[in-house]
Amino acid sequence: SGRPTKISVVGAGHVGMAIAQTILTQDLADVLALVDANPDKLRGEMLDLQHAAAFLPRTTILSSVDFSSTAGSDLCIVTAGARQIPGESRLNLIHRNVELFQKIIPAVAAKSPECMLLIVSNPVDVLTFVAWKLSKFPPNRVIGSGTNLDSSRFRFLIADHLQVNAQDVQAYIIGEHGDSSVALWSSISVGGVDLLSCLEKEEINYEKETLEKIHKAVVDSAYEVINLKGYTSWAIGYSAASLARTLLRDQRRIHPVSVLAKGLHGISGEVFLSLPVQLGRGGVLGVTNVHLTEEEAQRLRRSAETVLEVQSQLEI
Ligand code: LAC
Repeated sequence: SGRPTKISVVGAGHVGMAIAQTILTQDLADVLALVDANPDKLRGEMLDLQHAAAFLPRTTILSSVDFSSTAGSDLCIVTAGARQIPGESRLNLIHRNVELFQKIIPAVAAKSPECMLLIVSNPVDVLTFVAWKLSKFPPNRVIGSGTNLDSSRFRFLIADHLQVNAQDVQAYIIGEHGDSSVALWSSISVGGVDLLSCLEKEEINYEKETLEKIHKAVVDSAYEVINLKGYTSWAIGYSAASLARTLLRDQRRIHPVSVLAKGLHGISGEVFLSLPVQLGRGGVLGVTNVHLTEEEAQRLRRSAETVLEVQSQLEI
């Protein structure tokens, strides 16, 4: 289009700066705008990134405590907000972060009325719903990073178990980016070979609880990292940057991300949950018709109820 591609990152904390750094190293934007409430931290991060100019593809880096630097963005990535303390569930952050979103989202939407919104702050499914309501954008332009990261963790664990490359493991976690997420065991393939049938053929004796254990390891992994280093940043940074690349380069790739799931798989409420969807320049291009077993569909509907329950406590 010739017009410079612009990404704004709202929130210059660990997650926001991991995403910003990956945007620069992967040359995903011509202009990168940073926003944060702390002026010194924000200016420090901007200068520190600008000083790497000689080693990076040329990117104009702006920053502002207000939202002026975000004007005319193609993609706005929102990472601002309180983060879990060790042992705290993501859903527990909701009241603090909704208040913040009531300031952030209308301002970002007013400055970039045509942008795509990528929500990363937790609880991401509820906050993506809140961003959809507050921005008044069509739902195809409001996406949550959701279980794109959980699915990468899942693929890593399976790949590590089988000693293959995680990029050759096609596996989805869907639903809430949280404790009620759903592992789609029935649709996992490794190098195009259906996993469960290949385990059967090898007579690898896998008990249901083995599968449950691997899924639980995925759910617990963020808690473990938070307990060890206080927060997660690199994996979510690469996850969000992979979504930014797909969206801005119109890659038409399929990612499990948080989208308006109303009407899908028997879900009736206005709720954002992760499902495998095709993404491109227009945001959500389509929802794949992934096959769910009856048990997987039931778990997905229970996950929807969990998120709707938290959402029902909000006044926005
Ligand atoms: C995690 C945070 C981003 O799962 O929720 O690491």
